[in-house]
Amino acid sequence: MSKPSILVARAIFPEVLQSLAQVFEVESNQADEVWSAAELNRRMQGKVGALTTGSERIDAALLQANPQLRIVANMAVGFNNFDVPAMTAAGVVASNTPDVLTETTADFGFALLMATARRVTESEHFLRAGLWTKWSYDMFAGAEVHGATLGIIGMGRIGQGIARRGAHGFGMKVIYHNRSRLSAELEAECKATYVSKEELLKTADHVVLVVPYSAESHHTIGAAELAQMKPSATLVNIARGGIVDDGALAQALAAKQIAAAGIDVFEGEPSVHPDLLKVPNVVLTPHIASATIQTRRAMAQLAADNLIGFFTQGQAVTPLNTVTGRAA
Ligand code: 8YV
Repeated sequence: MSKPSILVARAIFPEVLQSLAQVFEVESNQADEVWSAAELNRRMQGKVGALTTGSERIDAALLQANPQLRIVANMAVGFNNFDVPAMTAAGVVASNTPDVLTETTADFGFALLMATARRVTESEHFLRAGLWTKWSYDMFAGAEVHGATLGIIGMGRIGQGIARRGAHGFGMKVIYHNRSRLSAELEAECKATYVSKEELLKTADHVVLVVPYSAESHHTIGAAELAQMKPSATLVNIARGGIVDDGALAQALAAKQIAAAGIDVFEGEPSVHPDLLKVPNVVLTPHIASATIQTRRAMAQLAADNLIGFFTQGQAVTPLNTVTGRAA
């Protein structure tokens, strides 16, 4: 019997590709570029499954043009590249990679918070430029982290990981805002207090964004919200581009309306708003919060296991929707 054909839309770990090749005929993207929508659609023809990495749009048009497609496994916990209602309506399984990246991403959220508050990259650039000629009492004085108030917007698994690090590791006072409140047990474990978004913005010394992207969360932080923050506050975005209005943030940073920001995700990435590149008080990283080899391998393997599970056991491991499926 011939193997089912799948598409792997980006280069991934060779050993994960090998595990897929035992079950499937695999066509994989070995180039560095993301395929355009037209190219993705062309390559998808005849494929019953696909592995995507968070950038490839799976929408009604692609589903309509590929009636043979039965499952798309995203190698990411975020899935705003998927039109899940359209996938469900078309009987196509959607899956993501929760849990395996939680702690690594929370580690990075904290790394970015520390680098931002303590001006790590700004001071390194100064040193590399040969400008360090003397000591002064306020040279690169930053913001305290230990004991400060940490405000987390989006209290899912990663938000909770950041809360635990802040409360237990750095003695921070943790406040959070989320669509729904955590259970009393989880609040106690994270030592986190639920507050309104307004109160969080007004009182937090460090605001960390970990909210999933949706039409509702678009520009959760814009000019109005930045104006509510303390002038001494920092903002960290490890959620998704589009959660922050990057142009408004660049303006707020240039005007010292807030002290500093650490940004890992951008509207329209890999392009970065040109004004953000001009301000010194921002740490910019290229969407690397989950980037350790162990975690990226676990994400790739879980995405692969979703495809393998679906075709060999009739069940994806971490599905996002319940569908009866298209005809085999
Ligand atoms: C990924 C992410 O690096 O999981 C997510 O939602 O944003 C990142 O961990 C990215 O989507 C590529 O897989």
